[in-house]
Amino acid sequence: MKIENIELHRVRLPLVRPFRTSFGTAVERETTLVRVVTANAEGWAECAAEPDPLYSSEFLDASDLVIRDHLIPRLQALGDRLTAELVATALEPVKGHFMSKAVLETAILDAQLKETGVSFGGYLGAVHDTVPAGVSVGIMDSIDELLEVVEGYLAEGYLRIKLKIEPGWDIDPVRAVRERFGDDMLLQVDANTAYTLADARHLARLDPFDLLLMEQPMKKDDLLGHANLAKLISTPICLDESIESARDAATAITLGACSIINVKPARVGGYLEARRIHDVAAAHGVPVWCGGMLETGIGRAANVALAGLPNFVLPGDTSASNRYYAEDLTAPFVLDNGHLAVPTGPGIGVEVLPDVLKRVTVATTRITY
Ligand code: OSB
Ligand code: MG
Repeated sequence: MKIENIELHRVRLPLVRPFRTSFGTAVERETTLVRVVTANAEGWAECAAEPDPLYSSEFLDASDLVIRDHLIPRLQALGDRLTAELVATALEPVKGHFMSKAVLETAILDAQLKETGVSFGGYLGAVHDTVPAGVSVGIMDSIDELLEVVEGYLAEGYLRIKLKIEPGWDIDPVRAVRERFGDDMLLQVDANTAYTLADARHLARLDPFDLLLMEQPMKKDDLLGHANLAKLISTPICLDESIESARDAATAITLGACSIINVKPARVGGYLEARRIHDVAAAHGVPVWCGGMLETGIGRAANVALAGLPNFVLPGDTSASNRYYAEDLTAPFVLDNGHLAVPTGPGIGVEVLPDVLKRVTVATTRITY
């Protein structure tokens, strides 16, 4: 395909409520949108990196820079032979920077699929028209506030609740939610690496609450620690931060470090690697679900398509637009009976709303290709 130019749009969208995790509090989402213009189409994607390197070592300013100075030049070197399927190999010499690679690959894939009239879901192999939606609930100032927020989400129809936890906010909130809403609701927790193996006995106190899973209790590179913890608690361990490739997934599964995987395309360099993780996990009988990074409708559309693949058997952090934003960058994703519809149009299947884009854009860089 022939790329004519690439634009980086830095945008800022206020969140409907602050989102607190063990690594920090977000009150807005700042991200870089990548627009790839070809002769016959334009592709869009959004970067998952955050302003500060707290979830992972990646952060937005570094991402813009590596995209401009290190990634795009490697794609330019391919000339018109460039296809979305060649992007990862072309970018392989650059170490790390998965979120930056992912946003470029995704925007190029969107343009390519729009040129050929194929949807993301169709291309990736989605087998469902709708996907079950969960919601990730931040750390609150009080249990009362938490119960009120969870009650609201359940009333909206969310099929699974994920509570963010950290030392000092773990057993009590889980117990309170179970006591109020019962044992039937699907409930899980996410620690974003806030614990160590020395906390195993404490984390085992979550065992009686019959959680679906405990996400990333310990450090990203501590696969052995997770394998050891798995022997000390009965809650299944799910990895997020630790899994950056299909090889990582195979290693973690083989070591017994996890029995479930959170697949975030941004964290692993894009949708093609995400699909390989889906396949590796399926081959091992390990269920996966689609994670999120507070995406706007642009990133959400592609995530929902991925979540339509057969081994995405647990509800994802693929929530409706209004869980994040009063005004989304695309037509809003809405819950229908706890599910979101997989877009069917070409590419990501949603359009960027020009008026909203104008309002939320803080800077634009055009890279003549
Ligand atoms: O660990 O899954 C995470 C958001 C930002 C960074 C990391 C995480 C999250 C979420 C929210 O849990 C998922 C979402 O609703 O997009
Ligand atoms: Mg997580």
